[in-house]
Amino acid sequence: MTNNKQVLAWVEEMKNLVNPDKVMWIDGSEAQLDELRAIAVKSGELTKLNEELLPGCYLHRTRQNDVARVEDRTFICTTKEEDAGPTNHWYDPAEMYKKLYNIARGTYQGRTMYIIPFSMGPIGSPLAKIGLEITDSIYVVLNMAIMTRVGQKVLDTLGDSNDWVRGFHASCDIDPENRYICQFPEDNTIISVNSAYGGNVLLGKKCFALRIASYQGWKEGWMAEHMLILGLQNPKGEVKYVAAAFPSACGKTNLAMLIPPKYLQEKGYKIWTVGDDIAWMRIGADGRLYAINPENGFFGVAPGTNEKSNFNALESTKKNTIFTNVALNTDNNTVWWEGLDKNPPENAIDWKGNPWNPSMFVKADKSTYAAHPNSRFTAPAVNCPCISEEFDKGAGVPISAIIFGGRRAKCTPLVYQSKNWENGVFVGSAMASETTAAAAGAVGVVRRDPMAMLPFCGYHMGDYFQHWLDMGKKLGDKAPKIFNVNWFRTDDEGNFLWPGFGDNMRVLNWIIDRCEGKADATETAIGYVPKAEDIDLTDLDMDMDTLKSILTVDAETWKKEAAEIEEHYKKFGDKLPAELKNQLATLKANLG
Ligand code: OXD
Ligand code: MN
Repeated sequence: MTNNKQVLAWVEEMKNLVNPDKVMWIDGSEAQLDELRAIAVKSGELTKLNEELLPGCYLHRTRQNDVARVEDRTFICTTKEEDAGPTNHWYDPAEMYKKLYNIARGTYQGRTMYIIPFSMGPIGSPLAKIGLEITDSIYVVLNMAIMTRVGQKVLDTLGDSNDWVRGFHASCDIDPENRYICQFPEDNTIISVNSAYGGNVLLGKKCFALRIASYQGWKEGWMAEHMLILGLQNPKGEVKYVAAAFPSACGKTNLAMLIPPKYLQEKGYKIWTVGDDIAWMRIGADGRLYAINPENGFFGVAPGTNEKSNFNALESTKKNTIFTNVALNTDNNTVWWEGLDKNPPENAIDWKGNPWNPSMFVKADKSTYAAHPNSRFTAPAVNCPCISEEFDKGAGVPISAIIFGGRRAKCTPLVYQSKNWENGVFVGSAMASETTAAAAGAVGVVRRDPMAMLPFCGYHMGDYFQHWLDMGKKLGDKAPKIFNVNWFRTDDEGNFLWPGFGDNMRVLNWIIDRCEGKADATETAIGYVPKAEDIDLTDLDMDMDTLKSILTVDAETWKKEAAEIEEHYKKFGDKLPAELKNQLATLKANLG
């Protein structure tokens, strides 16, 4: 399939290490993928679902000890420990290679070695990058064939170049004690052993497109961010693009695929999805910031996805989708998860492979759920009814606004605009979200998650902040405007005050108006907050006083917040850019 000497040498080295029975290069053809699907169905690795109701769809179950990303076993392996920084686990590269090779040695015996050439981003796009993943799992091959562009065309585009990322995965015994997800940013290499769960083994996603790519972006002058990308079309047919970063469980996929309220639809407003998780951004020839979605599919959380919460995501899963750890409805051979609808199947197999029926469900006890809370769908992006026509073009879309956000019951207003790029970097660096009852542990604990990159930044976060500041200097007055949103303000009883979901469009409209100099704002200590009358409440059962209450910036709450940010900043030591220290000092002074 290729004459690329570096590729062939690496494949040979890995082959000698793991000793497979067979080797198969993934060419990207439907015939080959079909052959693999058939093998996986025969071995039980996949279950074929109802061809009429869910054409081309399959179900897979992982081991019970292997259902999520494992941050405590994820390492950044750089020569100098300092380069990984205080927010990553670090390991010496030479030691780690030795450890991993010892774990993987000989483990492909009796198995096939699959070699997947893949492109992150449309093949040949100047913003795209190429990788190869070696794996012993058909599940990985089939998921990668949805999440990325794979096959011969990728190798043809790579030619003789050595600019590609090496990704090696070995399932081994799925032993949690010997599970490692390791990034070697100095070598463009990723090694993952003893897992078979998506986030740990689909090496194009978090490992490459965020951890390795953020490091590459730092060295090469571009940005790899944990951001959705959407296009907002106004009644004149003009589309403006925004990128947004929220921590997990804050509704990134929902915002990316938002359906505007009816009155706005009737006026001609529309949202187009470019991406739901990752954005790669570079400065274009005209000096503006351009973004592509490096992925080709959605690896979305299933529970809670339904016709109301995210119609477009649900539609995306209706064909050619792989479901992982959801429940199997045995009456009609379809899938189900908590929050899909109010009709749980009478006869089901739960995600652990055991018989399940609705009488077994106890809301407070997640172990009784039919689907695992982190069960997933892997759906082709082309299935999405609102996929942007720019999605598959390699040029990228010009970004007008960057939005940060999190879940804050009291502190942060519904939306505010930072005073300038530097101030926006400060807002992103201090980003935080409160834990909910949906996750184990205490409720309402504030977790700092700068730019939603805490588990994904492949280098020292102080250097990462500096890189953001440097990008702003290069962009100058062409820089996107930076905003912060919070859909989660509550009253004293804990009820959400903002309706969220499609109604977030009302906030997006204010953001775009601000970018175009069309909306007014009130300057506060933290930034520019909308005048209440500029957030359109048409058809909404909400009074002005409630709206005003979620636009407030309470000085006492924010003084506490500033003190917490100061504490958070201590982690970064000398690497904390002076600009951010100054931003914090200015905030404190503004608060009086
Ligand atoms: C994801 C995550 O799976 O951010 O996208 O955890
Ligand atoms: Mn994500």
